[in-house]
Amino acid sequence: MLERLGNKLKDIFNKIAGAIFIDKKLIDEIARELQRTLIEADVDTKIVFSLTEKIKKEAAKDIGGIEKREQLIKLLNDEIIKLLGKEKYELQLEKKKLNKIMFLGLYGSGKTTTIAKLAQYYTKRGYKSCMLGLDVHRPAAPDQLEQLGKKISVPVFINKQEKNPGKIWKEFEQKIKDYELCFIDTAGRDVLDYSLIKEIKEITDTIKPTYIILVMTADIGQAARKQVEGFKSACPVSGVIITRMDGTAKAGGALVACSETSSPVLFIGTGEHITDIESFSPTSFVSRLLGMGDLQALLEKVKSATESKGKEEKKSEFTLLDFAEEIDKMQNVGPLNKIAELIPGIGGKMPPGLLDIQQDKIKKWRHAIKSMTPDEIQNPEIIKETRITRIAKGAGVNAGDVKDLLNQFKLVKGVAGKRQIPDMEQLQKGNISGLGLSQKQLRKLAKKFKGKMF
Ligand SMILES: Nc1nc2c(ncn2[C@@H]2O[C@H](COP(=O)(O)OP(=O)(O)OP(=O)(O)O)[C@@H](O)[C@H]2O)c(=O)[nH]1
Ligand SMILES: [Mg+2]
Repeated sequence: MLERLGNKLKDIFNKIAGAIFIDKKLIDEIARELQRTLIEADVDTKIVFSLTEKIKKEAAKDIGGIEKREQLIKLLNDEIIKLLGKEKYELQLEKKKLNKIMFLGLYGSGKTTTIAKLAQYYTKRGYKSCMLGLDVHRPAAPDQLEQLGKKISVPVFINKQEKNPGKIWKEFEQKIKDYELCFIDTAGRDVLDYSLIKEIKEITDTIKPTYIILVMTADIGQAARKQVEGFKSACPVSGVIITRMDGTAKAGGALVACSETSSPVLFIGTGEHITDIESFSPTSFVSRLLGMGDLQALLEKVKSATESKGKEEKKSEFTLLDFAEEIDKMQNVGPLNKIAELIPGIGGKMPPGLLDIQQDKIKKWRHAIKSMTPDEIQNPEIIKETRITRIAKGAGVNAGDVKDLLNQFKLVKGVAGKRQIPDMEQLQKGNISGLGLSQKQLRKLAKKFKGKMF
């Protein structure tokens, strides 16, 4: 089901939104999860791997902090949209003129139902519409169309005896000229075989449709590619409608396959009811799938927090004050569970784990810094063991937390000032301090400390 795909993608976005540091490990993890999710949605593995490679490559540029997170969320969002075709296509329909729209597709793909859905959709939008039944093979087809027409109060042209579609067209041609839209139903087949191609070609030559639309069910997944290519080789297909989006995990694969074959998805069918049809836009489809109506708000929040604090030039000397400011900046973005709250459906329920520990740690560090004297903040080197205990007491934290803070600061400052490259022992200390930074990350972060950290 689409809901499952949406939930999985939401988890991935949530992971990025919640991470304090966007490092290689996280990016690899995100890429792996995205692969699993898309393959489960039946997206062609080649496409999946080339997408995740691209994301890894883009995300690896300039490993940093908050802008990175924003960048990664945007990147992922944009790439998924691109995968689905990026642009929104619409049928260009002229008013006060007959537009003939013919529907093709295999058996049971949803042609007849979709025609009725669209006839109602466009009637509501002010188009004078009618339906023409040219499915001369299935005996019940004209009745089905007739009943649907009654239901939506749209005129239906059928001839239950005639077995030649061309003749049926000729019979009603003059009457149909009074309409702006004529939705033409055709017969399905088990497979796209010679007889179906022949029939399609004959009808096309006689009627000269304004648009030919292929109807496919979402559950064919990536096989949509082969089907659309087959139909396109028989006649000029203007666009595609994917039905039964409501009942399959493979919908993603079908949509991507259409995009890959440059076959615009015009509408999607989302249920059996006559109103269960939606015009398709990759952008709004993805934001709805993610349930991230507020993705923009999330990005804005991250952005403003970064910009407001990051603009002024800093001196090259890095003090505990700078460190405090960076921690502050981090807090400006969050509380991280507030960010998650912006994502509907998650409602502030952040997954427990490392993230909470990190945030907790930062909180303690902020308290510790507040308990220091201005001198100590400027020159943390003067802080001796006895002061550590008192600072900790004053801040309501453990002495170990204050030590972690000082170690982390010393380590980063050392690298930032290029006075010393931390050795493994120091780095390991840095690691247990709760941020979990690798040596490479620390160096990169430290470099940034000279200007701004995140
Ligand atoms: N759940 C769901 N069912 C759909 C959707 N679109 C069509 N159906 C159902 O699919 C079945 C087949 O639909 P039809 O419109 O008769 O399909 P068709 O392509 O005209 O079939 P043939 O004329 O036999 O080739 C019907 O039971 C429809 O109610 C959809 O978007 N979602
Ligand atoms: Mg039909």
